[in-house]
Amino acid sequence: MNMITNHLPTAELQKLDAAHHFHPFTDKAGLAAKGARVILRGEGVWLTDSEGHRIIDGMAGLWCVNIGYGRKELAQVAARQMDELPYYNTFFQTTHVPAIALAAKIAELAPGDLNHVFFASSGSEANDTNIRLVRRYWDVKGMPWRKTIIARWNGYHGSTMGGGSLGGMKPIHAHGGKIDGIEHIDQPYWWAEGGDMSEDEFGLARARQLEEKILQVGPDNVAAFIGEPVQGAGGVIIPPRTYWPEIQRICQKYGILLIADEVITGFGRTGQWFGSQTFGIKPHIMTIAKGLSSGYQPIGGSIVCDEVAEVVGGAGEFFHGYTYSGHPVAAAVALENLRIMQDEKVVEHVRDVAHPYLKERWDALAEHPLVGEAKLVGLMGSIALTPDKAKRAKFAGEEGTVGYRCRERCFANDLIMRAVGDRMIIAPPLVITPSEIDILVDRAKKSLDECYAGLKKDGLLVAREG
Ligand code: PXG
Repeated sequence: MNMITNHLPTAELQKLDAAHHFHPFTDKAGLAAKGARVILRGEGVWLTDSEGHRIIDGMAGLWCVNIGYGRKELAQVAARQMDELPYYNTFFQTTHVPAIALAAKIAELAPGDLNHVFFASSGSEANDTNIRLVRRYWDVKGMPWRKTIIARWNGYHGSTMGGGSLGGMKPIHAHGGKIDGIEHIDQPYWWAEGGDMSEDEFGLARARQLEEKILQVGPDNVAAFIGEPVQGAGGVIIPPRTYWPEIQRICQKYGILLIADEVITGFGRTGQWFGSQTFGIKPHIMTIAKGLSSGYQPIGGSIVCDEVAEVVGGAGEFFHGYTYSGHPVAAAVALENLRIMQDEKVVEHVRDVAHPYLKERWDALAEHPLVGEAKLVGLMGSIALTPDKAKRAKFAGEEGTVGYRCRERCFANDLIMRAVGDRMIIAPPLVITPSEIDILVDRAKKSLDECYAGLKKDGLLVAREG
């Protein structure tokens, strides 16, 4: 059998990688100078790199390996499906059993009347589907002028032209531009932007920007609003409790469609099957990916409510789809992943065991001199680094410098904890045990201590003016 074996030393692998592999979201020259970390294998919440380090994966890969690494059942299901039917499409009035079974299972798990699944291979693709779906919906309803989609600054919805445009990350817009008809409002990030308002007041104020934007664009021109129940890539921004009910009310008032991007928050991450359930959101469409297959296969999709599916589905052909929509191997693996999630009560484990245990330990990090706030929903956590807790101050130096230094300490301590600007974030596999949580938090604390000592030594614990 032609297995991909490795007999090369790390430095050789890094050289080849730098020569031929163009990495996503990476400074190519910078990485070539440093050398990428080579990950060889995973087991549970643990990764092993080519230097033999055992690393605790506080990010579940990229927020996706929810059932942990190394589950043989998924490999076996993939092999069986490849044997039986490695590929067939779902265009031209054909279907196959894995796509049928997975769509039915997702419809069963999804709340309310979210009963129809349009498959994609990633979250970005699914959000591109959503743009076309909501615009088509309003076309069929006889209101083709309803085209604008409102999203949030610092939201993340992928990196295709559609997904990147919905996202509110200016550096992404700067590389290749942004499609027409997308508007952004401010994010509900109280700690950094709330000023003197209480969290509840601020949540309402930020939600009401949606109404202001709708009135500015003209209510008849707005197709949909899209948001992540909790912003993930933006830094695990958990909105004030007043935020989503107000967004929901405004969407209803103006009759605009609500899209919940559940790519990260779906499939147990917040302690319920979907983040929409945790925050009381009733979307017309949900974007899913990542945890659907625990990252073992690339698969995503849009879960669509009855009304939207009936309107778009009842008006002739919808000219949209991907070669790999409902790919049988990916669908079979996702189905097995969901079976394991249900049989092993993984969502209940998050809700009743892992979240409460981590919450106690995570909250205690707020006492650390470098930490301004420590927030956690389900198994999505963040800490804001600050030189002055009382003032919720930013650092005087360039944003992200301290976060980067902290992340480097985590790397050195065999912990994967990400930095988003000067905010540290975690989203470990959902199967993490209390003793593994202890290891994760102990390493995080050690890394914070080391980062703090380094900043002190280098005179960088200085607050920005104003
Ligand atoms: N929506 C959300 C909410 C996401 O988090 C996507 C859509 C796009 O999914 P795909 O499968 O096309 O990547 C995502 C992806 C980060 C990071 O740095 C986050 C994501 C992807 C890559 C990096 O936190 N989220």
